Amino acid sequence: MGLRIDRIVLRQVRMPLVQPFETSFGRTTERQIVLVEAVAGGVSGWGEATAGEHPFYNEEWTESAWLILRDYAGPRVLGCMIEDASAVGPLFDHIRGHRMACGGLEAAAWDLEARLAGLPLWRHIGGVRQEIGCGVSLGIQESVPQLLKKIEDELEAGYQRIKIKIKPGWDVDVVREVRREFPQIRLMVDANSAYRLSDAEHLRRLDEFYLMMIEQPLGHDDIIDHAALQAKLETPVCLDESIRSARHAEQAIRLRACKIINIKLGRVGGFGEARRVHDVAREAGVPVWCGGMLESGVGRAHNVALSTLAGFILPGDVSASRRYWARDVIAPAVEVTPRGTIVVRDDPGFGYPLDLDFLRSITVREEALG
Ligand code: OSB
Ligand code: MG
Repeated sequence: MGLRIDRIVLRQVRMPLVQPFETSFGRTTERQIVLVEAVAGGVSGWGEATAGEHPFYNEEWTESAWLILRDYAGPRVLGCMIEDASAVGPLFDHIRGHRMACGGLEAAAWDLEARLAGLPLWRHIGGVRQEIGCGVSLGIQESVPQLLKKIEDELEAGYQRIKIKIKPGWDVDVVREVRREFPQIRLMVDANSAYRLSDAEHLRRLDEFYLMMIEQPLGHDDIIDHAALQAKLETPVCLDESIRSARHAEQAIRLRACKIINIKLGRVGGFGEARRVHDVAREAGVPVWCGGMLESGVGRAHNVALSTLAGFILPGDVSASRRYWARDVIAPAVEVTPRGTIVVRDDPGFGYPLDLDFLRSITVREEALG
């Protein structure tokens, strides 16, 4: 049949978080998110460039995502007759890095194709389950009691696992207190590259807390040192930042740098590469789960769809819209059941209607291509 995207609309939306989110690399109080609308034959597909506001998680940020989409990725796709959505990713192979920007457009193409076919996106990408398990990611807090209260509230809401952010000075002692209060819960930590291999002895002290995993303890681009660290730790290492492609996943698994992989749609450049990372991990028996980037409803709905693939057997960082936004750009918003799950919707595309009036009211920049 073929797919030809004849119009792309870029929008930057400003969305204040209902609670600030702090990691080892910084604190976010308000998101500036680039949304991508891809249009073919009067039907729109939507994507989200998941870059942060600063180049601190990876090299991308709101402004770079905007420019990559406007000047490189958008023009490359516009008016181009392609076989199907899986042919969009390869159009960006010549662009080094900037996978979140390109991935926003790639994901929009998948959503568009699903809508044109009248299929829910999760089925279109090959998903196999209609209910996904959810965890929460809790930022660094002002005090331990405040963290304990947050954990209690999230458990009360039903979430299946708790992830807490750590950094030097907010790690072993904090985890000890969390474990004392909640000896049974599924608990994990995420360091966002805050440590060096020379911290291995210190990180080994986490082993006594039987964590599900420690996420990205070392360099954002490192695999080799993670392999050396994993050899010294009981706690499974999970890689996030380091895995930008299926090749990285293959190498990390081969070198035993991790036992678990966090897949983020944007970080790997969209659904095509996310599925390839998933397939590599599944082949090797490595569990995966879906990470988050404080997404608006658009990116969140894509994460829900991604999480339905067979290998996503661990609860992800995909949680209810209300944890982030007073009002989301989709209505209804993403909601979580008392079982700590999201029931996937069966409407065409990502399945959540956009609230276009609200979207318009929070748009700070808009540009149409084509
Ligand atoms: O490392 O997983 C991460 C948020 C921003 C940047 C990096 C990360 C995160 C999160 C939050 O952990 C996940 C979410 O709730 O969206
Ligand atoms: Mg992470």
